[in-house]
Amino acid sequence: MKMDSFNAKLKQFAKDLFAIDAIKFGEYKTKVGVMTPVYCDLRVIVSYPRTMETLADLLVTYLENISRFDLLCGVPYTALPIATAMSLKTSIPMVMRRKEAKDYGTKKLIEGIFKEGQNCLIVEDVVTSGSSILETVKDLNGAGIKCTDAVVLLNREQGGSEFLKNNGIQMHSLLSMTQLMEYLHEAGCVDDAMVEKVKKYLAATQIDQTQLTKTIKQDRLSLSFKSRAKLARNPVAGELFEIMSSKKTTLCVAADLTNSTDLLNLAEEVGPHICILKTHIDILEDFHLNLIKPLIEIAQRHNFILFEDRKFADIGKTVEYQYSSGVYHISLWASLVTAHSLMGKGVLDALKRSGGLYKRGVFLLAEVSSAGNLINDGYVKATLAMAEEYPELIAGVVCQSPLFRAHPGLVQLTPGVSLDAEKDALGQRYASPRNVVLERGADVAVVGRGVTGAKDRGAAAQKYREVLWEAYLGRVEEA
Ligand code: 6AU
Repeated sequence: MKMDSFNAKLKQFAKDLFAIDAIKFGEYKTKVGVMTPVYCDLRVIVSYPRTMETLADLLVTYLENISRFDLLCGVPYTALPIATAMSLKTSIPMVMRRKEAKDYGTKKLIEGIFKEGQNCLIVEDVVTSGSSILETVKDLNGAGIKCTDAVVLLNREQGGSEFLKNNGIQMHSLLSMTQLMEYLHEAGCVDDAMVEKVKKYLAATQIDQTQLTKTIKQDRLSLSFKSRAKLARNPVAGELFEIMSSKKTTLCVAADLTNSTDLLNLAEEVGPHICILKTHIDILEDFHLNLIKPLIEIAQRHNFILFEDRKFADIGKTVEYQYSSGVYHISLWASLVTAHSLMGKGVLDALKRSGGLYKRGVFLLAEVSSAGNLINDGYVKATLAMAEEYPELIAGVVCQSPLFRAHPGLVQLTPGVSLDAEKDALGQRYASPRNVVLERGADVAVVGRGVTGAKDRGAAAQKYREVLWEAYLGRVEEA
């Protein structure tokens, strides 16, 4: 397309956007609560296939040498159909980033076929700060995909382009807000006063680059365990981060064994390689409190934490008994325990007030690894909200996807990890160690049968530890 006809098409496109109400003028509230005189809602474009086609044509033409990209990825949701239209025009395959893992199990965060090291062009509709683009980039990078460029329909000129540049992304925008206003003014869609008003608004609402950089840096996934140790509010989480950092391990072995001697032997064999030994103490056929002393001694000698995976889920009073009394006296020896949010806050209140160890922490289950579980979006959200209400008690969350990136002081514990198996016969689902760290956001990975079923359990633990640690080093920015 020649330059003149490209510009003519772009001007017509600007008018079309106005005509379909994708650009509106008046008084609108933005996401952060500030009033804006211009509002862009590109979601409506899916209702106008011809306008969508023009947009795809323009973007493809505008971006010189688009064929140097191996993949396209739209920032969810508005840009997904735009990327699709571009993919159809150019035959460049697409990948999709899930905003949330719908099926709380083995679903990947990046859908589609790709190879590590491929270069992906990001597609976005409107850019204000650029942080949505960076979120998408982070997940793509996590899957081994390179991102260097983003093509966007409209640059609101509030500092997003500079912010992206500082974070390694070159932004190419079809239209700037100034240009769009110029075209609309020329076409008689807006008057002088509105042009002036928008100009003033943009000048007054430039993003705070330093603040935004700080927020991005708070992203749990790119921070080292060493720096996160200082951010933990729960003391056991703090200690765990220190152990992970100094011992260079993120491996939790699930000691799902039925014999006490076997359990102690396992603790001794895997001890040098783990940060946590997770027990289901009630599956031991020969449990006696005498087991606890040597178990604590091994844990101290090898510097790992004892974690009883009791999954408390009853009324508070019953949980109080289950935690402190009965045969197992869990509160006396387990620094960490698991709890379900299902029954409400009473469970956490009970765990908080029960006597026992001075330092202890709770992991809340937000997502689980088993097939056909009944957990849905609302449950996950409510669980995270509950975790936030008990910052001193909650050490972390058990989940299958990076649910809480903005809480670097919390630990993500992810079970369902195996180097070989994909599932078992009873609904357990597995992902690889690399996948759980880089795509699902695991800090600590739980491996049970992958280690306990091996001929040489110590060697198996060492192998898992190494693969997991390497994946972690590839994830953080300041290891
Ligand atoms: O590696 P595996 O399948 O032999 O063992 C996985 C371990 C078991 C499960 O009880 C536990 O991880 N687990 C958990 C928790 C809280 O640890 C949650 C979950 O969603 N899935 C899961 O397998 O000890």
